[in-house]
Amino acid sequence: MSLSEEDLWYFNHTGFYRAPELLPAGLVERLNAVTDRQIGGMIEPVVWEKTGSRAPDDVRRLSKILSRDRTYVEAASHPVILGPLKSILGPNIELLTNKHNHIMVRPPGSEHVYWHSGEEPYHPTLVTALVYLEESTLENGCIRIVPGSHRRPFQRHRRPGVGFEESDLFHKSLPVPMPKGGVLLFNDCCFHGAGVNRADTSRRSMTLAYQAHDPHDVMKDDPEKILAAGERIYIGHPHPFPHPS
Ligand SMILES: O=C(O)CCC(=O)C(=O)O
Repeated sequence: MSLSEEDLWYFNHTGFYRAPELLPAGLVERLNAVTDRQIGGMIEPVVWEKTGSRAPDDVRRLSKILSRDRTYVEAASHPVILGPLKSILGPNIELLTNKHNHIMVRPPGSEHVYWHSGEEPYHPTLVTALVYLEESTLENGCIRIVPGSHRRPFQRHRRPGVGFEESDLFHKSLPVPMPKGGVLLFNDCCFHGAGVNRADTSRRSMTLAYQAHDPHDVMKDDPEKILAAGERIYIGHPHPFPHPS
């Protein structure tokens, strides 16, 4: 589903948007089944909670998911995500494999995701999609976003490295709870972070990165990018420039 003008205005001003549709329940179940196997087998690359133990319950993040199983690529290419993205990024969209490309497992007790902005405002627009395999709530530490912070005219370190609740960013942020199967899109320049998981179940979400294909790129086969929609067009000026006869 594409965005209305009003939805696009909302995304451009706040920096985030909750897609109105959910991923099909069957696809979410398959994603969870694949993820169960990845966690159970502790299949690397993994980022661990800081518990010192190495057990499935301590898996904080599964990295490099797109090459683990086709189901993850199927989800990343789903119209529920790509429909709104086409309104934001245009028809030619690439999915990055060297940015995000992970599942936040967030087991019970999982620590904060500290405040950060993934990109600088002068970078090409990068849209993050969080795809929820489980419900995300205030109790299990849902993401908080500082609305409008992608448009900052001010300088701020991308990783301020201050306490979560103690930071001034906390007081400027909004919590964004999400349903299972929901898709949250945000401009990766927005400051964001997430709370501690105080529930007794995990809070799984896929984190994916999308950009518009750059039509001035001469090298079209970047091994770190998957064409998710459209084509890799080229619009560089020819030289010598043809004169009208
Ligand atoms: O929802 C979360 O746990 C934070 C997601 C996030 O910032 C990330 O995956 O980079």
